[in-house]
Amino acid sequence: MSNSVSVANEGGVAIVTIDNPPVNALSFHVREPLLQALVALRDDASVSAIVIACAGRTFVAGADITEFGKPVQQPDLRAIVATLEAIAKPTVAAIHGTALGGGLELALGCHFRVADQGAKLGLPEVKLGLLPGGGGTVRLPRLVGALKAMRMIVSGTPIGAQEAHGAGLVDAVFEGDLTTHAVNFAREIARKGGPFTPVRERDERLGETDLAAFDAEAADLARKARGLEAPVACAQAVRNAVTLPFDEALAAERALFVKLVASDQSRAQRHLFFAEREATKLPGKDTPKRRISRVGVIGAGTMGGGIAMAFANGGYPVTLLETSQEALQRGLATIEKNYAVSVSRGSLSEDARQQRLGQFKGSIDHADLGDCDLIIEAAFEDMAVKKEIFGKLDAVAKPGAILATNTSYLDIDEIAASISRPQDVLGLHFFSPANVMKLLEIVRAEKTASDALATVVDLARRIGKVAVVVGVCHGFVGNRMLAARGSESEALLLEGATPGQIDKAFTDFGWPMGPFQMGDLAGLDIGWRNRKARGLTAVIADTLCEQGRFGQKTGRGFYLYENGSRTPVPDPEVEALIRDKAAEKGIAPRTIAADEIIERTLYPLINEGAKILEEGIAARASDIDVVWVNGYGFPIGKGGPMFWAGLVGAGKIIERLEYWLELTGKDVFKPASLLKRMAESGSWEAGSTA
Ligand code: 3H9
Repeated sequence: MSNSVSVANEGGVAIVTIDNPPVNALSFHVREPLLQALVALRDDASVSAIVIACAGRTFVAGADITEFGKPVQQPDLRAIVATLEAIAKPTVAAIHGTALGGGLELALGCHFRVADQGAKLGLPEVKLGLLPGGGGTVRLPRLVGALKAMRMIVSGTPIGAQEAHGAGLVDAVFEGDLTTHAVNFAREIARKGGPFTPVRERDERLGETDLAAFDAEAADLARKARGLEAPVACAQAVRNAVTLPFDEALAAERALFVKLVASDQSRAQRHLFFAEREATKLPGKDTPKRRISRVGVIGAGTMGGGIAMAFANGGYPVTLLETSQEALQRGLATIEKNYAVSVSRGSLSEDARQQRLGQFKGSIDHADLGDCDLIIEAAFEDMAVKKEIFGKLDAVAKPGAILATNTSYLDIDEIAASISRPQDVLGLHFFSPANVMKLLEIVRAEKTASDALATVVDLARRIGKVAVVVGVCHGFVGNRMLAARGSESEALLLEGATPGQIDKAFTDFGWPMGPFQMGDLAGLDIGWRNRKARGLTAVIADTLCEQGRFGQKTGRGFYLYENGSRTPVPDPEVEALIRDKAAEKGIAPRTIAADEIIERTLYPLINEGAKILEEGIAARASDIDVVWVNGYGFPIGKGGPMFWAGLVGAGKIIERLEYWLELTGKDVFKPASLLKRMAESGSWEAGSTA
């Protein structure tokens, strides 16, 4: 037939095999021969049943995302599903790996779905700012009920084969050779005879829908969507499946899909999908990797404990080192407590808890790190402390062991230069809590060997992190840009904005929280300590810290947190303090608009990103987006700061930066030359590879 679709006949059961590596996406070169094959088999009297299966590691993982935004080449997925659904002989989808998006929609066009026991099924389009556009919103509720369908489609989270079986999405789950099982299943069904009811005609579960409960849950989901259009459209489309006739609901789904696929939000989310994958690509992809069998972590505090858990969760044995038995026991007890909480919440099984705890070995002797292939220090942020630790590691670590620091801003070149094996040194900048946060900045120092770098990039994927390789500078990509974002926060307060007003401008923009809420959550003392170490001041934040107001952990920071609550309540005392400090400086308060807040915080952030790119600290603008979305909560619907800058227009950003530069004379507003080039060419030009 074609390279992408082949047909075999096993005693009257046709097997249509899709073979489009790596994930069998429904590209045009698959759709065309697939439709031809289905039409031919429909009309072939020697065929009694049809099985659709896939070669390689997975069933169809969806439409081909690279085709979005381009004119659709017919036949489209809907035409294929319509043809499939109209076939009178039994059709069976044989699902292994993942049946996602258009892949599951193709399977929903079949009369039956059988799955390998390890298979996963889902409609993750929402994560690309879309809704299922091949009939998924209209067919899935007919099998699993409207409420479950909405939850699956709005979350985009796939379910396992057994759950799918229980829910009515899958008809049988098999172990072993799936195609053989599927062929036997199809033959048996064909032998029993029809008629075979297509999913579109299976309306019985729709009748169960409690629309009031559905609407209440949909309203809650819409609220949580924080301005994202896709989750709302997903819920609406599933509702249509209940309230409208099939074809009308299908047409409504199409209209919503067409609107979303052209939206900036979906473009932004598709950009992030590819950006995350691109970020892990290093020059010289055949670089050999070092073997990592055991990981050592120095420091069992919040950060070290979280890092150790991240590796244990990823299946790696961990040696956890502390300076005293007491500190070690405290760290291990926290880890045990964290796992116990996961079990009580139902997110971890008791078996998995035991298995993970079994990965830990505690020690207070550096010599015990001698069998580790990767050692990460998560000790105090102090150059002298770090150098001392690296000196000890130099003495005890085995040859070729990778020696990493979790520093947030210290000069890793200086640390590397202090020992005899700088080629083995790099930075692994985890974000707290390290067992939860996805982002990992991998810092390549001047002398880091490429195989050491390739090893940790691969390792990051294995422990479920989104990795970005960055170069050495103060704060690397994320914290350096954060400093640029924060530099005007105090000024805005002194000029008349309140913490609440600034935070609201951020949450209205789509951030999960604003800078003051974030400071209170992280602990204001951290920034205070950093400022003091660098001889910097921030009049309001410093005064709050002097008063013992460190944020949530002390019940008071920029906001009040009463009785252990995590909800920030505006504090008149803080507002009075701000007014007093402004008066001392002779600043008369004025009304500050949300637009100004965004301009004075996010435009310097983008400007700093441009400088980072120019200096080669980041290899690609999209890497910076990955950092900000995964580590700092930049709204996914805006694609990260550099993508968003493209939407706003670099020309406009420069104009406003220059306006504020003129008014304030502050360096953060001085436009980077790369930003100017971006305004001329319309694209970010990467600096040298980080
Ligand atoms: C959809 O279906 C819309 C329909 O409802 C309506 C249509 C009308 N297309 O992630 P990996 C590439 S929307 C094109 O590293 P893994 C990926 O870029 C779609 N390319 O592998 C990468 O390329 P490279 C709904 C795709 O094993 C390579 O494949 N479906 C697609 O870690 C390997 O990917 C989804 O959203 C695609 N659909 O994970 C599922 N998918 O090597 C999206 C992957 O050049 N995909 N690529 O960097 C995934 O979630 C994961 O790729 C998957 C495998 C779990 C399948």
